[in-house]
Amino acid sequence: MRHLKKTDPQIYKAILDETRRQNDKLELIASENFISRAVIEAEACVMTNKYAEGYPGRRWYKGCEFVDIVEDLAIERAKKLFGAEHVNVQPHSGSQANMAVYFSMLSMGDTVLAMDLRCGGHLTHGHIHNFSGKYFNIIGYGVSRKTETLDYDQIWDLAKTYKPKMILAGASAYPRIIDFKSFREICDDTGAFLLVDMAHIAGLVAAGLHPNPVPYAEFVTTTTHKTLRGPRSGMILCKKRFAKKIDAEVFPGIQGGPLMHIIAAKAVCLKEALEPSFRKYQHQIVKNARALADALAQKNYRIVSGGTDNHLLLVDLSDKHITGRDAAEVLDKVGIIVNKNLIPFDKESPAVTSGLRLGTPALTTRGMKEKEMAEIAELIDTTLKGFRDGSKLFSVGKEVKKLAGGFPIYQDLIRDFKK
Ligand code: DSN
Repeated sequence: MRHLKKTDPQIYKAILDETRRQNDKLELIASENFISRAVIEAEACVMTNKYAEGYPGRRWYKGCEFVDIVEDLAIERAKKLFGAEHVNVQPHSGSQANMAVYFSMLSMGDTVLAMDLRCGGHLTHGHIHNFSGKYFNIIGYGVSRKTETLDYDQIWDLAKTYKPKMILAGASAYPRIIDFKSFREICDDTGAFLLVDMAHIAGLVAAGLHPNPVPYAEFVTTTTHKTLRGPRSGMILCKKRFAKKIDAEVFPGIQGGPLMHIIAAKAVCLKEALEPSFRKYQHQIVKNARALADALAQKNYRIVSGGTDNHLLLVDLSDKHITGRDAAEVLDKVGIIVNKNLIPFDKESPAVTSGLRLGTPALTTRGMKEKEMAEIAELIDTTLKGFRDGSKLFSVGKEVKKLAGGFPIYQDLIRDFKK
């Protein structure tokens, strides 16, 4: 980073501090991860200089022979990993992947049935200030009050009543397996097409630890930076018959030039995901999430739906005299980074919430296992119980740093920075 240090010391310092922060703290945000050095090298490469509007072999710009190799490899690897008929690797993000599907298949005002944000859906599944909620008629489905899991009968009834053109499955805060086969049946019965947003669980799907939506859905979208552990970006997988429509909607429909350096990094992450070690990693993510849920449950925290099948868990704090917002705030102070999160049927507002969302992908990348999850549960519990006790928080902060220090990350980067 010697060039950056010389040119822009302020940005250099902020990047160094962020690298140290990632190393020193315990990252439990369910949608974050630590990418490999190979992925970092690819995304920081000169392919950012290249305009490549169009698709491999049919670009609007000359000089695309090498970026074509990269995009073709990314597509082939994604097809192989998920068994998809067609893949578009150009969406800059998960939101843009979702937007391309909405805009290619729906007209303004069409009805969409999607998971209610208050039960774990995403902004692009119908938030009133998002394009999805502004331009489409979104009907929300939720979870059962009793089990806090998806209520497929309710979804079926809503589909029969509202006759949506599209049903959207997928979530940002749902700890259980999603039954894509049931969604397919509901779609077939009511004449809707199915979009699955598998952003959170893509790594688990790739490893065969969560059912694959690709055989069931016309469209599957994902980000590439969560459990998949790639660069911050998006991707669309679809049936061959929709290939032309989707490609035309991504470019020129909603995007211009693709980010070829990011596509290179996506190709690298997809290669890594095809390795046997990736399956082992994903398996450990799930084991760690279960261990964390169990350890917190033993300390009398209610885990939404009674546990987890995937990489995340939701903790209900409504009987703990602390809101999700305040809990996340005090945990941040000791170096445990989490999201406040609504729990199903939450009485608090989305800004306050009664819950926390905890995820294990990032800490599992660092090599942490069940033993460390039990230690983290202890640290969380001590922090939340002693949130007004400065000296207690200080000693938890020291423990956090010690635990993180045992599983170092990006050390060579930090050393390089200091040279
Ligand atoms: N905003 C992401 C999350 O944190 O779940 C979803 O895209």
